[in-house]
Amino acid sequence: MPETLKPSLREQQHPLIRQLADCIESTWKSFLDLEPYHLPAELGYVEGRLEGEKLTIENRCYQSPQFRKMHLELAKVGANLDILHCVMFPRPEYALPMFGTDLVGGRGQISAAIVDLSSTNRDLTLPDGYREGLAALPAANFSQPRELPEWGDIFSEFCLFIRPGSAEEEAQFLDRVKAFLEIHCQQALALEPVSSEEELENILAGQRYYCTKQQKNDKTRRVLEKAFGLEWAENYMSTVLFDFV
Ligand code: BLA
Repeated sequence: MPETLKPSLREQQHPLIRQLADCIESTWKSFLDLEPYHLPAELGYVEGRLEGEKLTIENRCYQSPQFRKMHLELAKVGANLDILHCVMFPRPEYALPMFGTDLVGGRGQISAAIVDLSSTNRDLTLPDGYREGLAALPAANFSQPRELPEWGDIFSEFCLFIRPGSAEEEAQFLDRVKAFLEIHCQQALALEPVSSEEELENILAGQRYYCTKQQKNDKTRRVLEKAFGLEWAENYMSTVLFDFV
């Protein structure tokens, strides 16, 4: 389908999802030199059925000199479930953490809002510039923190995982994601690429570890399996959501 004729999910989503999608794209555009990134054609815009309800997935993907894939995905299941998923995959020459955010909500309420800059170092520590930038942000203050699942050892000490309790908390979450993204783009632009085989291999190993853990998220997998089947879900999780080389 031509880009201009595609129905946009964004207008139909929970306002926080809409705002976050706009915020991510405008921050990317203001800092980074974006080129399109092409997903396999049949996976850019997808429709399936989950227990009689329509599941629609809409992907936007870019790349830049520092990032091999910047993936922003919106998904909607009937009137009940709205999802935003975003991951920035650094190129293997850049020893950068993984930026990830996920918003899940339905019937007017966001139940899960998570954002992190997750280390890809062997010891899972973030580079100094990140720790300094993140530690200097205003203290996060949310009334309903949520507990990370057992596969969540990839997330940093700065990971924010909450259920927003009010419009103020939604706005505070949005501000914080924007701050994480700005720190990430600034750090990425200032970083020199590496080139030794050993350094490249370490960076790739870190990304592989991150993706392997994210693929253990049964909540994501179950939604996709119910709508599209087991095999499709496995393929989508390992080639679109959390692919690695
Ligand atoms: C949780 N993810 C969830 C939930 C659903 C999805 C239904 C449960 C919501 C809740 O407990 O309130 C579903 N998320 C999806 C689907 C897609 C998606 C279908 O992205 C894509 C099509 N997930 C990510 C990224 C992070 C992430 C990048 O995709 C973090 C950076 C985290 N999602 C994440 C975590 C949970 C979650 C930690 C909670 C898992 C749990 O409690 O077991």
